[in-house]
Amino acid sequence: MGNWCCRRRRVAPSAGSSIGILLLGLGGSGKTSLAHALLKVRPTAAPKPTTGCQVFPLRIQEHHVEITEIGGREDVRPLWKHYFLDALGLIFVVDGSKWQRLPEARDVLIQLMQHELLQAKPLLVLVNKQDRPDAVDHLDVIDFFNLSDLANAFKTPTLVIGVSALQELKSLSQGLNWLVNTVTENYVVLTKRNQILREIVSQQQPNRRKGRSLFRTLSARVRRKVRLLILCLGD
Ligand SMILES: Nc1nc2c(ncn2[C@@H]2O[C@H](COP(=O)(O)OP(=O)(O)O)[C@@H](O)[C@H]2O)c(=O)[nH]1
Ligand SMILES: [Mg+2]
Repeated sequence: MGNWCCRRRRVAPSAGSSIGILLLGLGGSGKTSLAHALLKVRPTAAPKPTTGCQVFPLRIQEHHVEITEIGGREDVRPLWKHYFLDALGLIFVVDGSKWQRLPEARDVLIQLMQHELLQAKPLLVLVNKQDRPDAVDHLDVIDFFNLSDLANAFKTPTLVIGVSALQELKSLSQGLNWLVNTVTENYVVLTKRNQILREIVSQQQPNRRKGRSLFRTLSARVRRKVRLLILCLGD
């Protein structure tokens, strides 16, 4: 009962609670390398492909953040949806040096943005491998993915930046700070939506129609703040 009262009064992540962020993208795009860069881990060899999921705990400002990477191979992607509900934000990594895979990356990102359990949750798109001379940059990805329209259509607060897991960390840290700030600004609404969705999904909501209408009202509160931001590498 005590816990229940605390949860009801909470207006921001309480001490000890953590913010769940999903780290997704095609296999080989650099998810593990970026997580290592954020943790300031310097691996001696290139990471092995992630087949399951791995959790990276981080402290951003005063918040505990848990970044969950799930493998991006095609046969692993059907598992992603099981993690959507608990996430409050999403990082999607695009391999900027693999322009041949951009259409596939775009289709996968669109599917994520339109998923009911992810809609309106803040999204950070990292266009990785900017150290490679052949890499496309964040502006190319915004253009090719038509991200402005997608962000508006799915009412998703979105930031797109170019990064390199192997070189500089400033833009990466700026991006993550933006994501965590955007989640905390919308924390009450996002956690309430997740709670309602959990009830709808588990079919415990006695009146599912009422649950869905409350869900839409809460979503609209996040959606009012929607905008697309662009930061350049090295800004
Ligand atoms: N040049 C370059 N290579 C990178 C970068 N990030 C990751 N890689 C390499 O890309 C490969 C796949 O990286 P990994 O982090 O395992 O990708 P994941 O499958 O998305 O987790 C590895 O050989 C990494 O060393 C980057 O920013 N620049
Ligand atoms: Mg990996």
